[in-house]
Amino acid sequence: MKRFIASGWLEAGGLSPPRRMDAVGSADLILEAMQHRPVLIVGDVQGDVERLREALAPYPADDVDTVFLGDFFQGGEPGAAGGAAAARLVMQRRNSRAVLGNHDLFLLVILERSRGVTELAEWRTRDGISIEELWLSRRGDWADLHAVAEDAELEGWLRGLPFMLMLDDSTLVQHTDDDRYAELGATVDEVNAAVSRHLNRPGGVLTALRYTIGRHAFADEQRLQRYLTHFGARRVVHGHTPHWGDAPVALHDGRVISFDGRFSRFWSDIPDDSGPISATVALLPELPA
Ligand SMILES: [Mn+2]
Repeated sequence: MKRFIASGWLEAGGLSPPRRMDAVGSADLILEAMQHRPVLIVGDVQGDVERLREALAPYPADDVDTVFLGDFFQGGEPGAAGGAAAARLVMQRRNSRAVLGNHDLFLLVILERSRGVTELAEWRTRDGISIEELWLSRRGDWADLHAVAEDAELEGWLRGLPFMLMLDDSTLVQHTDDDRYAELGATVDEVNAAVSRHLNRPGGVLTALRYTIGRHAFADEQRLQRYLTHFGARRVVHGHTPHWGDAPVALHDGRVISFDGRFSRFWSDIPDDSGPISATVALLPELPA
């Protein structure tokens, strides 16, 4: 067990094995190793569950703490319900946490409309097309909707997901590269409590969705710093806005890292237009001291 944990660390992260190895009993050693598992960040999956399985294969669930950045839905193989399969995989993965993305909320909006929730019945888009037409044009998949509608556990899990996480090293994790979540509360817990209230009343998913649209706020270094200060964080990790790097893209001395590396092979109409797995799925680098 001792060797397995130590070698798993080295192979997975190139990190140092736990200290004080000879000074503690095996139970303490295991506990310490668990507390120091490397953090694996998984950006926007967008329905490509097959590629998600491939991406996670090198990282057994007990070797890492896995953090998913949301947008499980919209963009997979048409008709294959890959978003629901991806969300289910995340729900069942040990040692993992996840946040909601706008596409996940969009699916819940369509789901509630399909159930006749009156608070959402009158919603139209600016162009006058129905919200279902907009959803389909953004690669919505009826097979995903039906899969979630028939799986109460999965829907309940989605409605229980937070908008934000604070990791032990004061890394803030969220879906968007936007600062609107700060309007929902002064702390991560306050934001998530507000989101939970929205997601558990009829039509509230639409209110929540409106907070998850914005982009590019963190390109402005002062705006970034205000946001980090608001939450007492040292850096923020996000998905949502595609990048074209081969690895996650860091800005402002690593205080922002973007993990939406165009993961789904089905999103673009152009063949072979997706990014490499390494652009979306990678170990979180340690913060400099
Ligand atoms: Mn998104």
